[in-house]
Parts: sequence; structure tokens; C-alpha cells
Amino acid sequence: MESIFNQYGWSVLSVQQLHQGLINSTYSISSNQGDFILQTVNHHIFKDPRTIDDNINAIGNFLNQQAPNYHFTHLVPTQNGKTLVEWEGQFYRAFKQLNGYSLSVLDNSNQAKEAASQFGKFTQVLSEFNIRNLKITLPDFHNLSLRYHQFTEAIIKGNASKIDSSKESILFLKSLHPIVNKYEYFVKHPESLLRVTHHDTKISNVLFNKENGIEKAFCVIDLDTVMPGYFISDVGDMCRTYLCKVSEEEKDLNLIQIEKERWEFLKNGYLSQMQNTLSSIEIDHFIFSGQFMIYMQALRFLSDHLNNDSYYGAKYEGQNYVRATNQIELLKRFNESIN
Ligand code: GN1
Ligand code: MG
Repeated sequence: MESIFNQYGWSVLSVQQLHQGLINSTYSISSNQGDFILQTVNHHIFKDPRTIDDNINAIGNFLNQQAPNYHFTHLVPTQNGKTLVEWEGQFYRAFKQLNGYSLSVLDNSNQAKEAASQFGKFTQVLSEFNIRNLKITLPDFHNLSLRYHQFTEAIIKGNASKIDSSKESILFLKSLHPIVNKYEYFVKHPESLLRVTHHDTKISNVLFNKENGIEKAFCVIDLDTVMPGYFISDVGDMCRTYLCKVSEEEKDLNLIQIEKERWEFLKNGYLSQMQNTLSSIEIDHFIFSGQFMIYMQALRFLSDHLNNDSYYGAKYEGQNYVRATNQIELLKRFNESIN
């Protein structure tokens, strides 16, 4: 990576790989010029990484004008002023390292409120940003009808022995097809609005710090999937990752329980920013958000398992099956507890 460091003009002291995301590779860099996060953008998934670069810069410029105090992860330019570097078939970009930490699971309800409020604020602070200026970085990313269609293909064309051993999960997910109908009703409704949407609001995508011993979320990160979208994507992924004490990787299904207090905190945190913006049809679909996203993630993980892990990859055989059954369990618990 020496040549990349040179383009940024860094004298690097240490490099450490971070292992939080499933898609991109991320490195923490300490240099004489400061501490940075360097990432390669996975161009097998994001076919045109320039769209991400353009979006982050467009939003960054808007915020510089309209909300200069908002905490935003601007891209760091190279010495030639580029914020995306193409090198030997890879795309690199860098951010300043911020003084904060992220969580892989929550350990208290306040964190749910803090994170939800930050993601709500992100959409809110960009409410005057023209969504037509945002590029589509991943077409149909949260199109549940398409995800269901991909699932129906995977259960026919996928790995035959995996299809056979996943029968129970397949049947269960098929039985929940009415969620797709409800999604279609929602997105067609004239009062369901497209806004600047993060599309990956999992807990590890918000940075926390402590102010006088009080834990605060202060900045959202991972802006690759910021696109025009519906609020159900953002609230849904919060439901998926904030309400349970264990993550999507947990194999012991008995540990998958919904913490009801966190649901209240999540709602209050998000609505503290978005209450006056959401229409009544949107408010009526608040709980549906969780069903929509947990269901979609279960479909995506199971389809990927049947497709031999071609999208997410797997660190061990059956990892995406574990994730799928985890999400199925979470969906059952969510439906029981939240109404
Ligand atoms: C992927 O790469 P990462 O961890 O930010 C995925 C999300 C999933 C998530 C599940 C572009 O996000 O949609 O919710 O894994 N991102 C993409 O952990 O597919
Ligand atoms: Mg992401």
C-alpha cells in the first residue's frame, strides 16, 4: 500500500486491519500527518465506486454551507485533490480518524436512543438536500420485491443439498410473503416519501464517545449506501440490530430475545428528530419497518447460503445459514413482543 500512502503524502507509522464490515476492507492508519481510516471499496458489489465518492462529496459540500457544525466524515483528498484513488484494480478512499468508538452490540437502552437519534438527525439535517443530486450506488438495494424474487431463484437454482437441508427455513420465509405485499402497498402510497436515507443503520455504523462520563452518539459512518430511500429502511435496520443483546452472528437461538425497553428508546430517539417530518401513513408503518428489514435480511442471508456465499462470503461453512436462522428467530421474537 506504500504507493497509496505516497499519494496521500503520509509517512505511515502503523497499519491495522479492522474487521467490522462484511463488504469493504478497512485499515486504521497512524502516520506523521495524523490518524486515518483507509478503505478499499468492494467494486464487485459497488460496480461504480465513483457514485459513492460523488454522493459523499455532494453531501459534504451541502453540509459545509448549511450545517457546518454537523459532525460529518468528509473524505480526505490526496495531494492531487482526489478523494477516490484507483490503483491496481482497487479503489481506495480515506477519512480522518475520529475520537470515538463503535459497538457491535448494545449493552443499554440509552445507546439505542442515542444511535436512533443520530440516524434521524442525518436525514433531518439533509431534508433540504435535493435527493435528485444523489446517485444510486446499489440499484434496488432495499427493494423487497426483488429480494424475494432473488430468493425464489436461489431455492431453485442454488446448491441442491443446501436447499434440501434448509427446507424448514425456506418454507417459513415463503409463508411470510404477505410482508412483500405490505411493502409494495407502502412504497406505492403517495404519502410515503423518498428522503436521504442511510440504508445501513446497524449499531456499528455510529460512533460514540463519553462527555463527562455520559455516553453519546455523535456521528454516523459508512455512507456507501446513502441514497434516496424510505424511512422503513433506517428504522428497520435499527430494530434488527438494537433490540437484541446478541448479533446476527449468534448461533444460540435461545439468546435471541427482544429488549422492550430498547424499543421505546429507539422510537423516542428517532422521533425526537423525525416526528414532525413523517406522514401518518409512515408513522403507521413504524413497527412494519422492523418486520420488513429483518425479513429482508433473512431472505438475503438464506439466498446467499444457497448460492454458496457468493455475496457475503463465509468465514466458516454454513455461516450465512446461521445468520439466516438467527434473523428468522429474531423476526419471530419481534412479532411476538412488538405490537
Ligand atoms: C453489509 O458491509 P456492511 O457490514 O456495512 C450489507 C448490509 C447488511 C449487513 C449485514 C452493501 O453491510 O446491507 O445489512 O452487511 N451491505 C451491503 O451485516 O450489502
Ligand atoms: Mg455498510
